[in-house]
Amino acid sequence: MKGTGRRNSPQRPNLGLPPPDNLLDGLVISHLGQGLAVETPDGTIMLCQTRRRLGDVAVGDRIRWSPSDDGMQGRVEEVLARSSVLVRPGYAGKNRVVAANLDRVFIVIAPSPQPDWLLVDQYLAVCEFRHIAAEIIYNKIDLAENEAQAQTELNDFVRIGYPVHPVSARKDIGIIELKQGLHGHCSMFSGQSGVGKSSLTNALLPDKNLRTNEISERSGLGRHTTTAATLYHLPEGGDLIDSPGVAVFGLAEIKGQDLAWCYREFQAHIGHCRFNDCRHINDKGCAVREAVEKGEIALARHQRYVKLLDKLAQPDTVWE
Ligand SMILES: Nc1nc2c(ncn2[C@@H]2O[C@H](COP(=O)(O)OP(=O)(O)OP(=O)(O)O)[C@@H](O)[C@H]2O)c(=O)[nH]1
Ligand SMILES: [Mg+2]
Ligand SMILES: [Zn+2]
Repeated sequence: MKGTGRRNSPQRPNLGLPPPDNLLDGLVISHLGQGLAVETPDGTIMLCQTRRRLGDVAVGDRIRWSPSDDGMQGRVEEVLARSSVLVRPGYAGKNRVVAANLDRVFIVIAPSPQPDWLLVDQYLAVCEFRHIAAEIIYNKIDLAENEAQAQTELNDFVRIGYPVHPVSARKDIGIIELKQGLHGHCSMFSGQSGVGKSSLTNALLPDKNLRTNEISERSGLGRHTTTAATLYHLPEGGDLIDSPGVAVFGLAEIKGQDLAWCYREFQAHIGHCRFNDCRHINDKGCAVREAVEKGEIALARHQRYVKLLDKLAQPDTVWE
């Protein structure tokens, strides 16, 4: 009996969820204290609450959401599969997702405040671990004089395949080249406070302030500050996330035995160590250590590896 199938089909069980076809697409563009700022496909920005069972929802997440009865707010119902996550230690021993679906992290450093190379290494290690590309931006080159030490470190990074972009947000140096590198990717600016992440974001997005105000207005959240990571669309295509400065990033989910692999220039040597459980410090027959002695691996990088390994070995290490 054709045509009666629909009438006889069993009722969809009520799981307390709206039917899937009522859900709307959204992109999380900021995570604020009051909720998530979610951008809809037509560019509207909605304030959405999330559900506990969904776990962390972060900037860059693609979600599906349903509007509240008065249409003023929304609720996240589903987080779509992520291509990547950037995770860091949060409060009470829990890790938290900082951003999702990133394909590139730019670690911003500057002559002032002085670069914290241990922080740079933490970002690079986490990106290696998460398979997210990492590049370095050396901002404020208008202030760089007698920066031989920084230059040596930067050359070491270039040698192991991390691109370094010397720029000045203030003097508009290297911004066009940087813009080309951002095209078509989802990138994040990260690093210490005061290195110029927001200034660079401003230089790359002429209408950034306009958009920031729009987020505040539409979501009723008041003036937006740099305390929350925020995603912007680049005029030429691609997205850029400006994030708040950090002093420490941490090594969420990286175990001591994984850390050497997260130092990318160690990878080719690890397999040649005499012992499987080599810690690559002063171990007998350590191929990594040998490479350091031959100058194939930068001594400074190895020293910082030892420092981070030591931190991982202490059960009470607080990364915050
Ligand atoms: N000389 C010089 N100063 C700059 C440059 N870029 C940014 N600054 C200055 O550095 C200071 C910090 O810049 P921000 O862009 O707020 O730094 P940020 O990294 O976003 O800092 P947080 O949001 O705290 O993480 C400001 O006073 C900027 O004017 C630059 O290229 N050259
Ligand atoms: Mg900022
Ligand atoms: Zn070794």
